[in-house]
Amino acid sequence: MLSKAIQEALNKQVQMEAESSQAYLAMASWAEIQPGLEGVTEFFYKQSDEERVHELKLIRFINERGGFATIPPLPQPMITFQSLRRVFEEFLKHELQVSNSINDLVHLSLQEKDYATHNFLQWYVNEQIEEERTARVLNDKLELIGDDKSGLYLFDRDIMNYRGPN
Ligand code: OFO
Repeated sequence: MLSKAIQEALNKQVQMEAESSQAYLAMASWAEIQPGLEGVTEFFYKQSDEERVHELKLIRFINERGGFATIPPLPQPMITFQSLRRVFEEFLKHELQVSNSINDLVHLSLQEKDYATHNFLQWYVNEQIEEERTARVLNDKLELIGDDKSGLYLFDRDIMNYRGPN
C-alpha cells in the first residue's frame, strides 16, 4: 500500500511526464512547419510518445499498489521558438527538471521505507541518465554547428539515428 506522501509525489510525477509529453509534442509541431527539419520533427514526436509511456507506467504502478492515479489538467507548453538552439536548450532544461524530481522521489521513498517504490524508480533513474546525456550531446553539437547550413543539414539527417554513446 502506498503512503499518502508517496502517492501524492508519484501523482506529481505523472503530471510532470504528461507535461513533458506535451512540451515535446509542441516542439515536434513547431519543427514540422519549419523547412528542412524532418529529422528533428520525428525525434520530438518520438520523445513525446516516450514520455507518455513514462506517464502510463507511473499510472499503472500507483493503481496496482492500491493508490489512485489522478489524471492532471495540463497547461499549454511553449509552442513557438526563436531558433532550433532554443528548442534544444528547453529540451535539456526540461530533462534536468525531470531528473531533479525523480531524485526527490527516490529520496522520499527511502525516507518512507517504501522499497517497492524505490525499486520501481530505478528504471526512471537510468532513463534520466540517458535522456540527459542525449540532450547534452545534441546541445553541444548545435553549438559547434552554429549557423553552418550544411552542418544543420547533417544534424537533422543524423538525429533520428542518435541513440547516445552506449
Ligand atoms: Fe524524459 O522524462 Fe520521462 O522520465
